[in-house]
Amino acid sequence: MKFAKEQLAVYFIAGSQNVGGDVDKLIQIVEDACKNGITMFQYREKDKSTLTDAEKLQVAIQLKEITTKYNVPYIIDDDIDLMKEINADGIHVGQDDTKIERVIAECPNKIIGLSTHTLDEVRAANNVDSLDYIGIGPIFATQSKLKVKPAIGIDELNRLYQESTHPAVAIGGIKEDNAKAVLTTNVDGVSVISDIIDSSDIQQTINRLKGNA
Ligand code: TZP
Ligand code: MG
Repeated sequence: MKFAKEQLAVYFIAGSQNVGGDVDKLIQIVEDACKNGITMFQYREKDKSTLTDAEKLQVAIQLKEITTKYNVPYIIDDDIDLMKEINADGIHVGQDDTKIERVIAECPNKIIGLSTHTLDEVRAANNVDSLDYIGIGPIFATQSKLKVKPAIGIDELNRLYQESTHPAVAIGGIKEDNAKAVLTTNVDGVSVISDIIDSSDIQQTINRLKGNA
């Protein structure tokens, strides 16, 4: 799948740990989110996840059917084997995950994303031609990730995004009521976990995350 940076507009991330282990709920929410306008999805089975590899594979396959049906690019978090096994559209890694050089070598023709937190990390990412996008964050405090780094705020997001030669998505504590402020930096999109998972009106939430309404 060819990557267009417009696809970063609303990048939803989720795994079983974000829904208290309720896999059926996860699948339902992802379908709802795809139906209502997310532009990218990442399956991230991490932190407090209790799924076995076999369970993770089954969930990943079901999520692939949904994302394919709605034509939403499907990214796997830090699991090259799973990404290959289900032929997902791409892979995302953080600074402490599988090394980006290995990801690039093993995942040709896939969408590749890397998380960044500092100016040095953004500059290092600029030297990696095959990256399709970077994540910048956390922008605000978040409960959705263990071992999370300190929040950087909107001014620092602005500085890092200005420095980046790659398209970028902002992440961490982004909600429908602060998305507009985040988007004033002209960052290409916002990435969220809890704002969509906890939403009582996913369509409205996604619209607001796009900076509308
Ligand atoms: N990486 C940096 S912050 C974060 C990840 C995966 C969690 C974002 O979750 P939320 O609920 O949108 O703050
Ligand atoms: Mg590429």
